[in-house]
Amino acid sequence: MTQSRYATAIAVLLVLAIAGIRSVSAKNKDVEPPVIEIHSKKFAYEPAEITLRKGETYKLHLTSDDVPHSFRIKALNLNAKMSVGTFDDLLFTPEEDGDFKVDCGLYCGSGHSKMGMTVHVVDK
Ligand SMILES: [Cu+2]
Repeated sequence: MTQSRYATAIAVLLVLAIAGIRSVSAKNKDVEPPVIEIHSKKFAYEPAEITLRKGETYKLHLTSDDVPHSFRIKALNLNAKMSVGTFDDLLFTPEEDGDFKVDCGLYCGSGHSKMGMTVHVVDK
């Protein structure tokens, strides 16, 4: 009788331990990066500026409203396409603070060189 009580107690502890591990991993999975939607259109980005926290991961949800553009930050060696009619997701974790200029890395017409936005990265 005592032995079966032991077995029951151990089984209960195991179930609790497994449930605990599951809830921790479920929590981690639930932490989705914040999504920031960015549109490009001749010859601007919308929004024109965003503020991100250093060290945090964001999902940049990129699209174009007219012709193909790109989201380029030369200082970070980053250049992501912005396609018409579809979204491309760019996971982005800024590692240094400061203001970063975004420009278009894909020739899109007469105002191409005027396209720009600013990514402000702040230290928490
Ligand atoms: Cu362009």
